[in-house]
Amino acid sequence: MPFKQNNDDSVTLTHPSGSSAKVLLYGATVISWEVEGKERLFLSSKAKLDGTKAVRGGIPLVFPVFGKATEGPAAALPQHGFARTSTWELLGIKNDNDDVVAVQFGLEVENIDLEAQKQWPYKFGLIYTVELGKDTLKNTMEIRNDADAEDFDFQILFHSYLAVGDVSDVEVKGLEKVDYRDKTQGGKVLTQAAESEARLDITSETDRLYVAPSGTSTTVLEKDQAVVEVQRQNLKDVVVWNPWEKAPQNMGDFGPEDGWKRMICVEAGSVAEWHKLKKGDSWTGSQVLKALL
Ligand code: TA6
Repeated sequence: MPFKQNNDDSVTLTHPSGSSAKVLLYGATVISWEVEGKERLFLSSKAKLDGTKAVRGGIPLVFPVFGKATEGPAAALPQHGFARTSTWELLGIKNDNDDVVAVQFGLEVENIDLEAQKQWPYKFGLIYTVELGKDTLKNTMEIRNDADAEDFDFQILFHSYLAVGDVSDVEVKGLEKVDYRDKTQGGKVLTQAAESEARLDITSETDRLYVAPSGTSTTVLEKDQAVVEVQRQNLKDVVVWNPWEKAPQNMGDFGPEDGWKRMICVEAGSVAEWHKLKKGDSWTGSQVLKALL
């Protein structure tokens, strides 16, 4: 069966090739993506999966704000917004053929808690499509502004935790000479100008927002072998995050102790600026994760 509803408020997608994905209704968080019997996403062993906290791992959805806004209409919202901490509605299966199995989830004003409705008082509708292929996982977000009067600004990001063997062996390709903001340096804008830095090595805490790379694909390599590719469609920016050893000790939901070695977040989004959505308009953007090994 290509699609199954589980007792724990999650759904499982299964492709004829054997690949599979599991999505929680809480946050519409993809918590597992397996290709050829191998798990491709990192999920913390201490992740809360009971709807009490955003999931530490998988693909949490960041909307309508990335990080914490210090001013403007999103300033009252918690870090990364409410999409990852709201319970989504299962809209059903969209496609089921030899190529892809696709399932859709929806979130509207009525589905978010009253607190969030007060913090961000706009009339929005989200449709999230998860499409599983033989070796691909496509995540598409459609955002509607359902209001008849008011425009709103949003940011959106797929916060993908990719599983790796050892992050010290990891390099990220496709972000060469792209301006980035370094959160570990207080968000300073830097330019990755070094000719020699053809790839980004992960050797310490890394938290960078690469602003609008001209290419649309970022590749994670391990020991020089391409492991997974992150493609962007109508998503301008890329965030690369690994907390390294110390930060996870204060997170409370990050495990096992050396779990930070087993993950790298390569996050496709539109987060460097605000995207204005006019009343009655809609916007769509996607990422495609492709397993290469
Ligand atoms: O996407 C990177 C980031 O914004 C980092 O700054 C880091 O703190 C991470 O997300 C995790 O955020 P969270 O709110 O899930 O602890």
